[in-house]
Amino acid sequence: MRNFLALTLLSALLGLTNGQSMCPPLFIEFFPDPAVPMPVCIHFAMDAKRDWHAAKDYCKANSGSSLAMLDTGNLHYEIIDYILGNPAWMDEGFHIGCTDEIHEGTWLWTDGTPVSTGLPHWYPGQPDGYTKENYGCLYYTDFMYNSCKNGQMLYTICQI
Ligand SMILES: [Ca+2]
Repeated sequence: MRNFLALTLLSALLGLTNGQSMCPPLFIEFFPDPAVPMPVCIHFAMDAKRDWHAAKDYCKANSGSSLAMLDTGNLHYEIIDYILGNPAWMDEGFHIGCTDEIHEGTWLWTDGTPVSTGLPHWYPGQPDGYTKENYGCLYYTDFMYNSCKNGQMLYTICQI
C-alpha cells in the first residue's frame, strides 16, 4: 500500500512537471488548496439533465466519481468562477453531493460527512422546502448551495 501511494504521488508530481492532466478524460483539474499538489478532478455533465439519484449513478459510472463535495478550501468558489465563465450555463442549476433524505434537516455529503451550514456556502435562507427539497444543488444566478426539489432535473457536477 505504501509503495502504491508513493507511486501515485510520484506520478502526480511527474504529471505536474510535464503539463499533462492528472484527471481522467472529461474531468478538469482544480487546485483549491495551493499547499496540496494533487488536483481535484471535476466533470460538468452537460449532456443531459437528471434527477439527483440518476446524477449520482452517472458520476459513479464515469471513472467511479462522486457528486461534487464542495466544502473543501476554495473549491466551491473556484467552481462558481468556472460556471460564470460559461455564459450558456448561467440560467442553470447543478446537482452536488449533499442530501437530507435520510433525516430531514440533517445535511450530509454522500461520504457521510456533515455539510457546512450558512455562509459562505449556502444562499441565505437555504436550505428550505423541508421534505419537498432534499437534494443539494448550485443554483443560478449565484451558484451558492440551495436545496433543490425532489426529482428536479438539473445538470451534474462529478468529482474525483
Ligand atoms: Ca429537506
